[in-house]
Amino acid sequence: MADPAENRISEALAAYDFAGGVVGTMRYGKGHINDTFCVYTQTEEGDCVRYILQRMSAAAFHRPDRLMQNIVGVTDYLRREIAQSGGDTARETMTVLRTRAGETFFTDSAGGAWRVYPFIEQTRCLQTAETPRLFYASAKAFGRFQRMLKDYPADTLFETIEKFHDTEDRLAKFEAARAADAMGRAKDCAPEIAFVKEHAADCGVALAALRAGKLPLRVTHNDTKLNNVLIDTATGEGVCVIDLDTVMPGLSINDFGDSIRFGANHSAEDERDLSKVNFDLSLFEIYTKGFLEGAAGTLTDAEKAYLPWGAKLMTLECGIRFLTDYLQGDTYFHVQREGQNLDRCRTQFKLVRDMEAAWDEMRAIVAKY
Ligand code: ADP
Ligand code: GN1
Ligand code: MG
Repeated sequence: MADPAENRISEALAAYDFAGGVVGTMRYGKGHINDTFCVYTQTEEGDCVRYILQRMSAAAFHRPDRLMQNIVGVTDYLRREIAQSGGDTARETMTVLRTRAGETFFTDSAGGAWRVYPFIEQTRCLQTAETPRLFYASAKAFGRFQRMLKDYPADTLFETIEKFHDTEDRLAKFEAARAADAMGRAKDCAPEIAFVKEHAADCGVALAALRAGKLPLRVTHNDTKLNNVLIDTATGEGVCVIDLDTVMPGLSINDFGDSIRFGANHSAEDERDLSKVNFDLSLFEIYTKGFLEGAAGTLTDAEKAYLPWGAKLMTLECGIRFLTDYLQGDTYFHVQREGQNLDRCRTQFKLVRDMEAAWDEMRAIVAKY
């Protein structure tokens, strides 16, 4: 949406009844998709109560009503599961704050769709795996998330983004963007285009296993990067899995793989110095351990055997998506500078090469757990 979110934020704020008066708002977090703000309110007693206010991306999500129905369904379900196991329902899952009109989201006068969540306090959101221990904590949280949703009725979930992790379809969309070359940028990325061509056959591996009935369709998160889990400041444990926009039927190996893509290295996703971008096998190992512990026996042997493929395919697919968006003029992923999506694509392809070089070790590690 061309309209900057700031233009309508006061409309959105007016739609909600917060715990106190709004004293300020600021852009918040490092997400690539939604416009996220932190809202500071002050109660009559003088306490500060914070909220997360988001305008959902219109480029990514075409049906905010369906998206919010998914999120309410999933968070209500998780709340019941957490209550049953004696957990803290206000911290271990998100809660959708209703508008004054009792709706799960608010539509502004320009058509933008907004939602509010109470801010989950005393937590940290990491942009890189600062320590193996923290990465392990994130793995357990994502594994547990999958386990908690293992009996969730998948047929009640809308597909919020069609063919989201259909890597073959991502390849086809890339091909179309390359052929159209709307921005005249294809000339700047010949090596990356060649890399995609070289990997075209890989794109079908997980889907073929799904079609053959080797891999089951589950309810998955589908966007399991490290900054989509909140870590308890005091204990260092994963408290709450956030960013539930893409909870849909999917493959467990993709949830595993997307975390590896983002977290099993020591560099930023848009690092320009590729000598700093290296896949870290020890982080791969610790994540494997944590994810399988969190999932606690819910994964089949075939799913375990395909975990390295999950890592490689999510990394390859994400690189293809960044490259596609670069070719199309950066209309999907937020960018702060020109060329950022191409830089992001390059880090992903470097990581794919590293994984290919470490393939036998990756398989051996998975076999250990
Ligand atoms: P995007 O889809 O753009 O990534 P997210 O839903 O992941 O948007 O939110 C962006 C960031 O906002 C997160 O990475 C996290 O830092 C912060 N955030 C989101 N929800 C909460 C919450 N309920 N409590 C605290 N921080 C949150
Ligand atoms: C986006 O929303 P965010 O920033 O957590 C994207 C993911 C990508 C990721 C790459 C809905 O995640 O699929 O893997 O960027 N989310 C959506 O960093 O497209
Ligand atoms: Mg996010």
